[in-house]
Amino acid sequence: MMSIGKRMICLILMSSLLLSALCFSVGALSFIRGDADADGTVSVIDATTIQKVKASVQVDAFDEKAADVDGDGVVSVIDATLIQKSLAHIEIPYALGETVTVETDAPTQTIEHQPGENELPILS
Ligand SMILES: [Ca+2]
Ligand SMILES: [Ca+2]
Repeated sequence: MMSIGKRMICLILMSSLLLSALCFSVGALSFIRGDADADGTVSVIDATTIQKVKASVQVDAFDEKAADVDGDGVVSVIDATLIQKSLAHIEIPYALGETVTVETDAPTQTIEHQPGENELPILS
């Protein structure tokens, strides 16, 4: 039979373990490689989106992680060119359109696509 003091220590230890597990939970961020405008598909619009961002032109949506096709940590015209090459059926060493999930210290993030002026909104 445990004494009340031992029960209290046990309860405090269990509470602190549970609290630390909650504090250090890791979020996940998913994106589609090459889907720079976050509309769910990889198309020439994604290459154009990257070019617009590099030219400081306003875009409706931009997913920086997805736009970094070669994963070098920088979004550049090279990433746009890789998308264009792949769409022209020129082999590139990256799997465009694959879903990539990375763990982050931040809570799970969702990037929502906002329809542009030339797009119809998706009704659900
Ligand atoms: Ca896209
Ligand atoms: Ca890059």
